[in-house]
Amino acid sequence: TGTPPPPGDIDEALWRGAAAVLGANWTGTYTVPSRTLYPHQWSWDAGFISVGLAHVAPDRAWRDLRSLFEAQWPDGRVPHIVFDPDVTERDYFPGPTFWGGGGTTPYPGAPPTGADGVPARRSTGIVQPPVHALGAWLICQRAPGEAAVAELRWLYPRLVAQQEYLATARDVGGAGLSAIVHPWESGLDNSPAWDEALANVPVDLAVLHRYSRRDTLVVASDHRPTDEDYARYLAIALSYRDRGYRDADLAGRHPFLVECPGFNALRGAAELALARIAEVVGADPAAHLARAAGITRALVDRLFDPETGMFHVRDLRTGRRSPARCVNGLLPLVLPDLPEPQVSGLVAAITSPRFGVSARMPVPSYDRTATDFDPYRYWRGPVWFNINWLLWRGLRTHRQETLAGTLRTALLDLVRDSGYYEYFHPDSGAGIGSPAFSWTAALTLDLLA
Ligand code: 9YW
Repeated sequence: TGTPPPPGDIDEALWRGAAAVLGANWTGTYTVPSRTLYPHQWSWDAGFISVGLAHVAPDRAWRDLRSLFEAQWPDGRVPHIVFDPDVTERDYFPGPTFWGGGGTTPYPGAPPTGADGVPARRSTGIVQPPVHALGAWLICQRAPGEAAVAELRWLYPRLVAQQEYLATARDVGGAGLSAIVHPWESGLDNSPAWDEALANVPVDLAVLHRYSRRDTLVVASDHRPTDEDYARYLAIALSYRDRGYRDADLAGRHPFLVECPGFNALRGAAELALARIAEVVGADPAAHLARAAGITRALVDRLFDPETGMFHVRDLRTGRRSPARCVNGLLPLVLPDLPEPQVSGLVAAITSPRFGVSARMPVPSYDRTATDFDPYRYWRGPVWFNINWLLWRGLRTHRQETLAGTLRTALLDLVRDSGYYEYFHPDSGAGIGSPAFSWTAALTLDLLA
């Protein structure tokens, strides 16, 4: 219904199926990641979703990003979840009551509250990787025209404020990289990348009794983070929330502060997209290019390990780089100015038995040869579509066309055989988690186009 036909000679059933998933997950003003698990708007999901919508409904792509940025905080942060007022508190935990609680002196960088003490748009106070400038730039490329330029004019200052927040308030280490204050900010919730830093956060299972998880009611609990990890997630969120989401003095007091190569690489990619957008809206691209170059340099200096040939997270509380080889350590491949030794290291890792892109299977979320590789548990093994789409782009950026082609075929085979799932078993390719998942469908469209 109204979906534009697929371009040229492509798999029409796959195209129409993907467009139908996005149609079914559209609420009227934004797209939910999944009807069963995630009934609100998620930040980085919106970025990926907009890339797919650009092919079939560019007006919805822009509307989706607008919905998210309408909830941007005065300090520039874009919340990781914007809550839908029409969804009941029971349908997702931690919901608006959890994130809005705390009762500290109000922080002027947070959204103003109305007479009822509640802001116009309720949201979390943490962020997710900034993939929205890239999304906006890609919509404009897929569907150019006056409407696109008008949307870019509206978004540009907001995207700049988002980047400014991450570059200043979040530069806790003082070296040009942003710190994340919660594993959820990485988008790779329970990745082994966080294990060392999390081990230093005390577990208080009592916190779980004050609240109740909902994710494990909907999905098998052995596919989700453990109770210990979940208790730590809540404790870290409460520590940030109870100080009103202020970033001043994080180094002295916050229990989790980590520099993530994936998050920062995407921040660099966002600056490069902003440089292109700046040219369209009549702004100066120079500062964006300079900032992108600085991020690449800082990533190489601080997070690259020549021994493993890949990037690793750094715990700012201990100064240690995690030894875990996780897929966020491959994401700097999206940066076009990544120096040759780092590019070769990443390509070697991607083709090695640890992550091996064979013709049959895309890159898993964690080193296949690690003793704690877990093919079911979320970001500790399964294959995720958004990450592989980014790696596909990165491989093309660095002229690895053959490898990029192999990865693309493997991704399309996966959805053709298993459906548009949230994530996939890294050996069998079986779909896991939520079916009819928006970013899987959206990025399928982009791979096909
Ligand atoms: C949660 C919505 C989100 C993604 C995250 C993914 C998962 C769980 O789902 O988070 O409850 O927020 O880890 O990357 O944005 O799809």
